[in-house]
This record gives sequence, C-alpha cells and structure tokens, in this order.
Amino acid sequence: MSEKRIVKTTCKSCHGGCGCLVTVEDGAITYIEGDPDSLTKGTMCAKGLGSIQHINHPDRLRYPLKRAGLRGEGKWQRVSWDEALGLVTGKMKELIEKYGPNAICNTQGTGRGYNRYTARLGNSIGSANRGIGSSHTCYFPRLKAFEATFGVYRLYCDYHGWGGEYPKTHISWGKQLEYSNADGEQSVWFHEALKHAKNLILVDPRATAIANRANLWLQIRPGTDAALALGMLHVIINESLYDKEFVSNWTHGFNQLRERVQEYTPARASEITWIPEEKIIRAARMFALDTPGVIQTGEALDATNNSTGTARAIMCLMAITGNVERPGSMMSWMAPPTGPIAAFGTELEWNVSPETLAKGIGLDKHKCMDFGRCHTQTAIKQLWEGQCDMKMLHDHGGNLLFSIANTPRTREALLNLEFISIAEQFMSSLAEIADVVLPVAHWLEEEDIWDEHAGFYVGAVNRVVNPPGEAWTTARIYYEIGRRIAPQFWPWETLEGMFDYQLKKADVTWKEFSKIGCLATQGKDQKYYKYKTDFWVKGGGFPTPTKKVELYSTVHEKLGYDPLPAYMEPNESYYSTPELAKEYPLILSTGGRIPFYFHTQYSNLPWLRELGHYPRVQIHPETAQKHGIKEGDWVWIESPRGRIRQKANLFAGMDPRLVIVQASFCYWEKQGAEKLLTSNANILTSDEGPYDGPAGSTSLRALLCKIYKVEEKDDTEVRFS
Ligand SMILES: Nc1nc2c(c(=O)[nH]1)N[C@H]1C(S)=C(S)[C@@H](COP(=O)(O)OP(=O)(O)OC[C@H]3O[C@@H](n4cnc5c(=O)[nH]c(N)nc54)[C@H](O)[C@@H]3O)O[C@H]1N2
Ligand SMILES: Nc1nc2c(c(=O)[nH]1)N[C@H]1C(S)=C(S)[C@@H](COP(=O)(O)OP(=O)(O)OC[C@H]3O[C@@H](n4cnc5c(=O)[nH]c(N)nc54)[C@H](O)[C@@H]3O)O[C@H]1N2
Ligand code: SF4
Ligand SMILES: [Mo]
Repeated sequence: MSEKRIVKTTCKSCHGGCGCLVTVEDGAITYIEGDPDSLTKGTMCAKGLGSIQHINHPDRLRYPLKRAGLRGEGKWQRVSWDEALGLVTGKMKELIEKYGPNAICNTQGTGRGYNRYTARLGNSIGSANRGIGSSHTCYFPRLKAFEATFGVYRLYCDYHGWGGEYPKTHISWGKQLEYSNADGEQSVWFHEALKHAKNLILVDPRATAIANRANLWLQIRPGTDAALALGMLHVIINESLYDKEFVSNWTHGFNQLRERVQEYTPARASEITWIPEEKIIRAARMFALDTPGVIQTGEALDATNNSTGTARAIMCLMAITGNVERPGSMMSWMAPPTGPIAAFGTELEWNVSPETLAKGIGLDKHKCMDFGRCHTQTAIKQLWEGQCDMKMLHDHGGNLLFSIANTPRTREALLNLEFISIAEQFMSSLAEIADVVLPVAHWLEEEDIWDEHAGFYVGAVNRVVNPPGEAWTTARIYYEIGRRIAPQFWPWETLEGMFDYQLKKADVTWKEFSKIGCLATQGKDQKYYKYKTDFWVKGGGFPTPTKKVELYSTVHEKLGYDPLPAYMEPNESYYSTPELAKEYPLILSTGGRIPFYFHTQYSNLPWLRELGHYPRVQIHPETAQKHGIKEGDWVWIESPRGRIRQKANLFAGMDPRLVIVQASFCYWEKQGAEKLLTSNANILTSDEGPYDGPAGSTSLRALLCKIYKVEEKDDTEVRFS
C-alpha cells in the first residue's frame, strides 16, 4: 500500500517565509502548494514550487570534497566529514594563531534564514572581518539609515491593517516587491493592501509590472533618487504640508533640514532626475495629504554611491509627514514570542574585542558597516594587491564571483587567499576555486527555525525528505564547526538542544514548535504609537541619542559624516564623466529581479529555465533600431571594464538612453570561464570609489555602457586572463 503524508513547512527558496504544504508519496515529494492557513495565505511562487526539481537535480553535491589539483582545475577527492571539517577548522586555528582572528572571514550570500548562525560563528571566532559580500549594496545601507534616523532596526510598510487602517498612498520606490518578495515583506500582503489604497506612486526608470495600477509614475534617471526625495521635501516643507504636531514634538533638526532642502527646488530636482517638475510636486502633495502612507524601498537605492543620503532623504519624507507608527504607515514590528532570534548571533558580539574591531578592513572609512563586518571592496582591493589581513574565506551560500562588482578582479583577489572553504548545494564558480567543498541540504531536507527579515514571525522548517548522499543541514554544519573552533559558545549536546535554546524565550521546545509551525506577533498584539509610551524610552520617545526622530543625525555627525541628506551625482554619468559618455553613451543598469530566478539560482531547473531561457538585456526599440538590433538578437554590452553578451529584449517602457542588463545569470551547464564570464553583469560594474561614506556602497545601477550586435566572428571563447 502506498504511503501518503503532508508535511507543513516554510519555503526558503528566496529570503523565504511562505508557509507551504508538501505531499510525500512513497518517500518522494509529489506536490508542493501554499498553506492557506499561513501568514502568506496559500500563495507561493515559481521558485518555491520548482524545488522538486532542485532537490532531485543530478548535479547536487553529495559528499565533502577536497581539492586534488590546482585551484579551479576541477580535480576533487571525496573525503569524510571528519576530515573535511578537520581541514576547515584546522586551518582556522592555524591562521588565528599566526595572525589573529581577523585573518578569518566567514561569510554568506543573501539572507536565507540562517544569518544568525553565520554571525554566531564569526563572533565565536572573534573576527571583525566577517561578512564580505553584498551587504554594502543590499539592505545594510537602508538598515543603518533606519537605525540612525529612528533608532530602531527598521520600519516596515503596514500592509496588514492591524491598527484598523490601511495605507491610503503607497510609494513603490526602486523596488519590485511584486516579484522580489524582498526584505521580509511579501507580494501577497502588498496586493491585499493595494485593494484598500487610493494612490500608488511608482518611482522607477522603467514601467514595471505594477505600472498600470499606478496613478503616478515618476520615471527617474537612475541613481538620482536622493534629488527626488529632497525635491519632494522642499515642496512639503515650503507649502507647509508637513505634520506639524509630529514634527514639533517628535523630530530633531527640522530647521536644519528645511535649510538643506532649499537648494533642491522642484525645478532643480527635475533637472537632475529628468522627472517633470509638476509630477514631483504632485507626488509630494499626494504623499503629504493622502495619509496614511507607506514607502517601500528596494535594493536599487542601496546599490548607489549615495545610498545613505538617499535612504535618509526618504526617511525624512516618512517622518515629516507623520507616517511613523500610525496605523497604515511605517511600522517597527514587535518581535515574535521568541524575541528577535537574530540575537543568537549578536549576543556574542562582545567577543570581537575593540582592538580587533578597530582593525576591521575599511571600517575606519565606512563606519556604519560595523557589527563585525568589514568593507568588502576595501578587502577585495587589498587582497588583489596581495597585502591583506584576511587570509581565509569560509563561505556558506554565497558567490562573490557573481554578486559583487568587477568579477575578474574579485576572482584574482580571492585566489590570493591562503584557503577557501565553502558550503554549497552545487559546484558554483566560487566552489570551483575552493580548497574544501561541503555539501548542504535543501530546506525540504532540513530541520531549522526560519528567521528572516520579516521581524514579526518565525517559521518551522520541517524535514520532508532526506538530503542526498552525505549532505548536511546548515544548522548542523555551523554547530559542528562551532564546536570544533570555540566549544564554549556551542555548548549544546545535541542539535535539538541548540534549537531549544533559540526558542527558550517563547517557552516552547523545538519539538513543540515544529508542530505549531509558526510563532508570530500580529493583530492586536502589535502596538502602534510606541513612541508615545514607555516602550522605547521612559516617558516616550524614540531610541536615538536625542530621543526623537533624527532628521539631523547626531550619530552621523559624531562619526564625521554629513548629518543631513544630500544629493550626489553618480560616479559615472553624462554629467560627472562627460568624456567617458562620448564613448559609452548609454546608461547601464543591472539587476531588476525576474520572478523565476534567485540571483544565480534556478537557471539549472528545466521548469524555470524554459520560462527565462537566456539572460536578457532590455533595450528601447528606438535604440535597438539605431544599432540594427532585433528582438532576440545576441548583443554585446560593453563598459570601461569589459563586455558580456545577453539577448535583446526590446522594451518601450523606459528611456531610450537606458539599457537594463539581467544580473547574476549563471550557465550552470558550463564550467570555468564560460560559466562565469559569458553573461555576468558584474564584468561591467565598477568596484572603484568614491563609495558611499557611511555604508561604502558602489553603484550597480547607474553606470555607462555601449551596445552592439554580436556578429558571428565576435562570438569568441571566454577565458580567464
Ligand atoms: N550587478 C548586480 N549584481 C548584483 C545584484 C544586482 O542587482 N546587480 N544584486 C546583488 C544582491 S542584492 C545580492 S543579495 C547578491 C546575491 O548574492 P549571493 O547570495 O551570493 O547569490 P546567489 O547566487 O543567490 O547564491 C550563491 C550560492 O548560494 C547557494 N545556495 C543557495 N541556497 C543555499 C543554502 O541553503 N545553503 C548553502 N550553503 N548554499 C546555498 C547557491 O547554490 C548559489 O551558488 O547579488 C548582488 N549582485
Ligand atoms: N525572484 C527573485 N526575487 C528576489 C531576488 C532574485 O534574484 N529573484 N533577489 C532578492 C534580493 S537579495 C534582493 S536584495 C531583492 C531585490 O529586490 P528589489 O529591491 O525589488 O530590486 P529589483 O527588482 O532588482 O529592482 C527594483 C526596481 O528598481 C528599478 N531601478 C533600477 N535603478 C533604479 C534607480 O536608480 N532608482 C529607482 N527608483 N529605481 C531603480 C528597477 O528598474 C526595478 O524595477 O530581491 C530579492 N528577491
Ligand atoms: S516567494 Fe520565496 S518563500 Fe515564497 S514561495 Fe517563492 S521562493 Fe518560496
Ligand atoms: Mo540582496
């Protein structure tokens, strides 16, 4: 008789969090669907549903591997877990002994529900050089700006109506939440909330999938968002449309902000952003008058050389319109009953000594990339030059070769490391140059607590099937490395003990939680207007040095940065580098999520690959015509750094001067240079400064390029230099 069961679990195929029900028949998964009783209301996307092909993929890594040839040569020897972990932790100990903890960089890719393990391991080691990767261009610039402005981790859009009101005005600003489900906010919540909204303002250089729903589209020149926000602030302040009560009682530095924005008249903002002046004025009035309102911001705003100024200007917009902590506005969610379980990682921050932290690479200049993270681009540059404190990289679920600017230089830099180990599911380009590769389980094969950016809930990840070969779960890998490298910080006798520890505040055991499936603080349990109570500050206020929302940041002032938001022209543009623009006359943007892939992931799954077979570059039809390019032609995109090829996708919903390249496309079916260099957007991007001051960001979205059709004779082999 065949056995059939349904397992309730949490999808982690992106930042994660969708509740799902997985049907297993005779030990094999036959169906995956959204769980209607979960917070994501039964919705799932193609990526999560494609997981069946992911777990059964023939190229999954099954056994620990040790390099048997030269780096990148593709020769491997299968070893036991004991030997592999011995090599990894042996090398860590040796290098710590010789150079100190900053020699070790343990890192990860984007958040996949296990950030706290990476953080705990880095803090157990005591290294300040943890976490090279994308954080300087993704999420952290926004988080650090939230912290400086409001004193809290971040504010979320109140899509839930728990306070009895939904947002009347939405701004979708450099974000495709409808596709990306990014940063702890889900497309389904956004769409539900939109049903109650009067206005949707889209700020995007390109007409996105929600453009038809928008009543105002601000078609912005890439990289100029700070000027738009400052122009809107100018209108709201000078027309006296701001929330007087909130501003006078709860903000610090309004007069300085008023002074600062005077130079950003709507006319000047229009000149910089290419958005008609009257649209800037309309957007400002709409957001200030049709309240409550929310602003959903995305990665496009972090991946610029003015990420902090941009985020801070937008946060000032939230604040002076009183769209903070009121129902239907920007909210700081209260943690689930477990408390913020990220604390599992951060509770050991004290173990990174002040002396070690002071020597964190690049932290002297980019001071907001602290809490044990060094500045990625400074580290890569030092490694490339052969002079760097960092000697070893241990990576878990990240691929620096695709994710950060200037891939060729990054590869050369990483090859200068003494040792690279990586935990992976597939033989990625970074795994190809590693010394030890550890095979990792998929979320359908593991038990864990999912905790990502959402802030108000945690989900149980329940094992549905066993991992292939000898692949281990993420939690187990960290636990075993932790126990070998710093047992005092990983004292639990069993893995389950480690889960129980993380859940202790909620007074449930892992076994109980696994059955409950989700713990959330929602509905009436979420408190609005917390600043009017003792919640953050006795007698009321925000947890900042002035106890107010800091329009003028005393934190940035103390660190030596501009305390007020300002506009900066992108490093590379018609205006900042007019000579270069003669040779590279088009604006280059990279990224813009597509629903079927997650960065480099899933282009090896037939179900998903057939939906987006080739990497695509979006070109305006007029521009394409000028270059003799037709839909589907292979096109070279060339920047001062190099060139790649992608297939032309003609799209009229953007400025003819703009070219949008798909980021992170990986040819998993190929190897070496062909896999890495053929269509990888980061061949084109620049890792040179000046970077954003506090956050050290580079621009991935506002550069210069030229395009031309791939002629057959051009279609040469790609190689490493
Ligand atoms: N030009 C340009 N570059 C960009 C961007 C852009 O828009 N433009 N976007 C940037 C952004 S926002 C980010 S966050 C980065 C993303 O950068 P990364 O997170 O580094 O990229 P991924 O390709 O998603 O993941 C890397 C590897 O993780 C492995 N993996 C997946 N799940 C697991 C797991 O559960 N465990 C383990 N151990 N491994 C796993 C995958 O097989 C994959 O090889 O890219 C950045 N790079
Ligand atoms: N399906 C899928 N989902 C993902 C990911 C994925 O790879 N695939 N990656 C995940 C990760 S790590 C992240 S960080 C998020 C990112 O997800 P989002 O933050 O939503 O970012 P994108 O979709 O890359 O870009 C959003 C929009 O910004 C626009 N844009 C480009 N330049 C500018 C600019 O200068 N100003 C403005 N205002 N807009 C601009 C683009 O046209 C695009 O429509 O998605 C996450 N979710
Ligand atoms: S949005 Fe993310 S968590 Fe939800 S189904 Fe898709 S991949 Fe899974
Ligand atoms: Mo990201």
